[in-house]
Amino acid sequence: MPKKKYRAGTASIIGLPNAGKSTLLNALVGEKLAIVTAKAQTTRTSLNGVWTGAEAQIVFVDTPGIHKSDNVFNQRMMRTVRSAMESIDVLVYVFDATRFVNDEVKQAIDLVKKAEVPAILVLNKIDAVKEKEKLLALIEAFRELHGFAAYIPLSAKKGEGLDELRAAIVEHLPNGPAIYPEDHITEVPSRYLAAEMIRERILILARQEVPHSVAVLVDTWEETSKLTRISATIYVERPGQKSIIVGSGGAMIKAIGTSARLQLEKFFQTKIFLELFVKVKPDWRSQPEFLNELDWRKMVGGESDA
Ligand SMILES: Nc1nc2c(ncn2[C@@H]2O[C@H](COP(=O)(O)OP(=O)(O)OP(=O)(O)O)[C@@H](O)[C@H]2O)c(=O)[nH]1
Ligand SMILES: [Mg+2]
Repeated sequence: MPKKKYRAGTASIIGLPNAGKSTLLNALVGEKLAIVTAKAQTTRTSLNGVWTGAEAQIVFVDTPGIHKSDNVFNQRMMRTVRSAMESIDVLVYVFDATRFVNDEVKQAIDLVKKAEVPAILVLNKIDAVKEKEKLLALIEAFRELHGFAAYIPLSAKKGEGLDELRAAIVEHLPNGPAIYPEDHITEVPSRYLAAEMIRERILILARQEVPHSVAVLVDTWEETSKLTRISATIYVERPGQKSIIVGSGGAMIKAIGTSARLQLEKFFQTKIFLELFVKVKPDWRSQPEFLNELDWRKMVGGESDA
């Protein structure tokens, strides 16, 4: 029997904040590349992760949640989403199936309609949906909004339904050789992944208004045969936020450091020495130059989507 022709292409993952896009990218790729928290607007820029199978290779792109953008920072996030919808083969729209279709969802689907590629609807978080009839009702509601190429219920968190989703995507990929070598996972530089892992720990450990005001940059990265030394700066917008991050007697920054180090050691499979600094940088979210510094595309010398 002749061997099936190899297929390769790109699938961007879009949806409202908190739908589970980053969890899905990680599950599909099998590596924790994108940070995940219970807070909306965790992801700030797109990043890619590659899955290589025997008959196809899919380059997945995780994106920030679709939201109304009323300032420089959020407009930039939405630009990232729109540019991740260009030059792709398939669009994956992720919906949190514990929720209902409202106006916000309808507006997001308008974005899906503008894409010139087939779109697949993912009903995520089915592990948290008790009544399975609800899934059928949701599929009907989405079918009325747009003619999706496939409707796939799954649980990104439990890793259920991933094969079905990959198979549905592969159907729409062009024939062609793999884009990347089979052991290639991502374009994203380690120092950006590390900065994100630190930011994730802060979002999980620090509360109140801090999350949206935090940015993390890795300043130095030194690998020796025994360990990797990483020095990073946590930026906040106001002195009060710095006090929250540092915590009483430095307790919070210590907890963030320990928790981040464990994550980093697990991911990079090496001993890590992590040093953290906290700086106040008022209004950093409206400073394009600083936003460029935070963008991993700039770190690898590529173009920013700004
Ligand atoms: N029960 C359940 N929870 C899930 C599932 N997938 C994701 N979650 C949870 O949903 C929350 C948001 O997940 P993320 O992956 O950060 O969502 P996102 O769409 O990337 O969010 P933004 O980056 O803010 O747009 C987290 O608390 C996840 O653990 C799932 O399949 N089942
Ligand atoms: Mg995300």
